[in-house]
Amino acid sequence: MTPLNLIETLIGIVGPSHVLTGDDADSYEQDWRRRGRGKALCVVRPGSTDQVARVVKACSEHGVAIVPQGGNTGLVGGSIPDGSGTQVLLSLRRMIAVRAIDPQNMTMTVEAGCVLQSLQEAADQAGFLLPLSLGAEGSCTIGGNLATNAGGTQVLRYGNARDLCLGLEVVTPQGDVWEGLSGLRKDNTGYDLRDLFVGSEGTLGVITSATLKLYPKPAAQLTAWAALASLEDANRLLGLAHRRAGASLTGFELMNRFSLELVDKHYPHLRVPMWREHAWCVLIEISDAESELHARGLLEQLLENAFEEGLVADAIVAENLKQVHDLWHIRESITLAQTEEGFNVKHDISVPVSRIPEFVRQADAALSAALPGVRFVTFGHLGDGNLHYNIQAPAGSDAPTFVTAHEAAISTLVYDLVSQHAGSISAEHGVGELKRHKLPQHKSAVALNLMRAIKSAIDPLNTMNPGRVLESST
Ligand code: FAD
Ligand code: 2HG
Ligand code: ZN
Repeated sequence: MTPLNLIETLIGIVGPSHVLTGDDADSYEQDWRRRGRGKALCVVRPGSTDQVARVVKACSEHGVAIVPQGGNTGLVGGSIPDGSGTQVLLSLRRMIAVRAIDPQNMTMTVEAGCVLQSLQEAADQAGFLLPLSLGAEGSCTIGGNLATNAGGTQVLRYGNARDLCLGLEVVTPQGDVWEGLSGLRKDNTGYDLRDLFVGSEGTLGVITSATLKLYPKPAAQLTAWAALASLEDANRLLGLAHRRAGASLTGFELMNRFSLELVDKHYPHLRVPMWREHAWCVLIEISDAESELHARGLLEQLLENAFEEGLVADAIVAENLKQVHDLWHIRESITLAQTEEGFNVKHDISVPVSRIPEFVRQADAALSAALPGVRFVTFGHLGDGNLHYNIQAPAGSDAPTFVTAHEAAISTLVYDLVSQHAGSISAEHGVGELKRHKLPQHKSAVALNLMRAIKSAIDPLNTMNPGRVLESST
């Protein structure tokens, strides 16, 4: 059977307007960071689980590879096809139903193509909180969030996407539907298939629907912005915040001076506070079950103690909801400001929180010695030990040329240091295309063999997002 026959079969399943080729497929073939562009045989946009299953079955019968795609906001190049023009890009973006909300069970069952922000809003309207929050929430999908086990800014309280997922519906590489949409919080009936698919980045199957945990809405959420002299102080402040606020501490984000300088440079209207005079700033979020007054009291007391202990040089507590949003907007604009500044090298790493200061000191020193003038965009989720340790070319140099020449050496240095500090080379963005060649140096042979065994058992024809996460052996 020829590719044309397959396209005709796919048209028969989803209808002609949902099989795209040529220019219509363009935006699906370009990754968010503009690090790569692929070429698909076609883009298929199924509207139901049944259609996904039939599309996957047809591709499997033809031995044609499938690349699942949600919002295409992934940062590791896993959501676009390769350049061969032979892979089918399966977009889930038409599957946007909220199938059910169960208030007593505190769950919602949703389709994979729902945009995260729309689900936050649906949960809110039902009187609940869906505590998954990231800068791309206006365009990433819940299927993509689960496929990458996304993190974001509330992980230290609620966990990552995996922790919010109770059940899944998945189309297997053979086109069968695994109906695992359980709303159960307890189910020990063998291997956890849900956990296998969460974080598998489209390499084991297509997530079509999920049952998610909901939480009670806090009575108030309040944010403080504090300036600090050192990472040691940031760690001590984090410890103090944990002790004072307990479960009310829902966010603790770190930003270095240069990351804020970039926001100030590219988005001056955002009015970044305190960045000029201080090496580091942190955002602290409190979610309070009682009232805004109580939250304010908690934050003010925390900051007073921090001043007494000499941890904080300057601080503000947001006066109203608008200020809360404005402060978070600054934090969420770092990625975009860095993109405006030019091509860069990203490292989404984690080490134990206690080792963050030493890691940053060593990495900064080694890179500055090797590449004088290199600029550090260091920010992220300090509460999770997860830094975005991103490298920008020296001022005035040509960024693409710099990245091409030095990316491999920079990343090797950073990842070797991460391993020395018992860390991970991908804390939340996944492995995708960009980091797959690094796994053999940073995961044990036993772990990799288990992963390969799982992949070949579930996807023996290697048609699900081949060459992502694990390198294809053929
Ligand atoms: P895509 O980019 O479309 O796909 C990502 C991967 O998942 C691909 O391998 C794809 O094949 C697979 N996939 C997608 N949908 C499915 C499905 N239904 N079934 C099976 N596989 C599927 N990430 C974080 O973790 N934390 C952050 O704080 C964060 N902030 C970000 C901020 C910005 C500005 C941007 C651009 C990205 C950010 N990201 C962050 C990265 C990205 O948003 C997340 O990885 C997100 O979860 C990807 O969702 P998506 O729908 O865009 O997936
Ligand atoms: C964030 O925390 C995202 O803002 C993006 O994970 C990180 O741009 C990055 O490197
Ligand atoms: Zn992040």
